[in-house]
Amino acid sequence: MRKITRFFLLPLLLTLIVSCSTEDKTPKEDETPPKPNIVFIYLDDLGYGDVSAYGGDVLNTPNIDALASGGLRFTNGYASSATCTPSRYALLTGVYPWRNKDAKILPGTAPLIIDTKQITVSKMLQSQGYHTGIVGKWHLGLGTGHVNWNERVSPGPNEVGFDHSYILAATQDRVPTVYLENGLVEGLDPDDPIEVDYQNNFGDQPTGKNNPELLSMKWHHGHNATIVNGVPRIGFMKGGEKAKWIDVDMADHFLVRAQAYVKKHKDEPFFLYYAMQQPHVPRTPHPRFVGKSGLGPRGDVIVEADWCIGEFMKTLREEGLLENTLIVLSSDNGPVLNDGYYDDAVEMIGTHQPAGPLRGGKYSLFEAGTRVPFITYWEGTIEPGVSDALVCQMDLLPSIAELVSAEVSTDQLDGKNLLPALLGDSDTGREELIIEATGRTAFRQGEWLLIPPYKGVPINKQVNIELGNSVTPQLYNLTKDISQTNNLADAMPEKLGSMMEEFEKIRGA
Ligand code: NG6
Ligand code: CA
Repeated sequence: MRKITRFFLLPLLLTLIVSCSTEDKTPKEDETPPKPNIVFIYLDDLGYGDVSAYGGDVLNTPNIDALASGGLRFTNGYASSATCTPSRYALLTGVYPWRNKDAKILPGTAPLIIDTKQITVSKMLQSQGYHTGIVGKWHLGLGTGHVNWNERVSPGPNEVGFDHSYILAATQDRVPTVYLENGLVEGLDPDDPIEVDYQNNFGDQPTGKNNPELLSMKWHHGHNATIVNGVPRIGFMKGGEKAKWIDVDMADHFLVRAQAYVKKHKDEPFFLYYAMQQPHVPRTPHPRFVGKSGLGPRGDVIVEADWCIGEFMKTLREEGLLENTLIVLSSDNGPVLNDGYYDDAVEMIGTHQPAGPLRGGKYSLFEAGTRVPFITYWEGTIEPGVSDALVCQMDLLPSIAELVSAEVSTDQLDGKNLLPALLGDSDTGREELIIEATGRTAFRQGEWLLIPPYKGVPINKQVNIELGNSVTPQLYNLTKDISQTNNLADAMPEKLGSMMEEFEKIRGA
């Protein structure tokens, strides 16, 4: 493995200059610079066009924009999948999610889908002496199949390399609606145990379906089971009253913990995975953000998330960590407006384009499903700029391994070491990438995107998103036709044939 010398150079030079000016002219051996901290800021369902730095001019995201303008903004940065669980799986393991049959949207009762023997970003960094933490959304399953929420829930984040974990188990719209700290439900009253079931209600507890009069947010599709804080959820839950989260406080709640984590571990190398819940449904901005975007709750929670990022950055700055911290900001999948609640996301969208110029959205094989905001930021090390290199979140594991000089066996990984591209030292990214959306896959190679034939419906009418399905193959030139309006499959049979072959080779491997 190539040794990265870049972040050692400046401190070494400084050491030399300082040493030259003193009596003792020998550089001190113990002055090796500290290992860089690593922070992932990961949003949930934030679209390519939801960030003003990516060209939107309706919704303002000044704090994300500051990362983009002070760091490297990728125009071809991808999540591995158009939904959450598979993208998060690939982010942490460096493996294509379609290799794991369980990497699909999980219920809150699903078992952990990462093998505890598998390498993860967090384990790799632990092996290099890092303290590792996750704050926010998990959604990679917990336990082995029969979770008892009243005992320590394991295996989970702690068993795949996180020394500290403070999470919501699945999604904000799924039960259990409680936080877990290192596997234990926070604030649980032992006299009021929690039970969770995704099939059956507990007696005649109120539900979204039967008790619309109790709802503060109405459901559009799905989301008609147990009601918590007036919001009907997916799945049934009983008990745990004192432990239930307050939706409007969730952003502050995670922010405070992310900040506390940084403050606590600032004197050792740390990795923080700050997995924010916005703008996934239910969109529940804190009252101080209500109405701030003019786009309804979806816009308001993006403004809220942006504010949180600004506050989090302030903490890193105040603690003097920004010159020694690599920050990667991205999103787990593309945007959706109506994802199951009536929350005015559709009605108030106006001219805002959550996907920017891209076609499709969450759940889609078209570009908006997986091409997302992707920014790397490191003060003094990454020069501000824009990169068109093709990069995927799956590449972070091997790239960061190189950065911290960890020996990782790359045989089992689909992620590629793209550290020079991620730091802006090179414009060369991946040559090809397979993207996934609800079990279907498509193939990007260079500027081309191939979507093989799929029989499913072309549009998911409930969410009103084009899924990319067509009974004939689709071939797009993404450089000339970023909005995928011109299918060249018929016009370019040779290109289609060669890409299909390459695609099948990787899929079959
Ligand atoms: C879907 C939910 C959707 C959202 C999604 C997961 C219904 C009808 N829809 O099944 O609301 O929760 O799962 O989103 O239940 S993700 O970003 O975590 O993948
Ligand atoms: Ca998501």
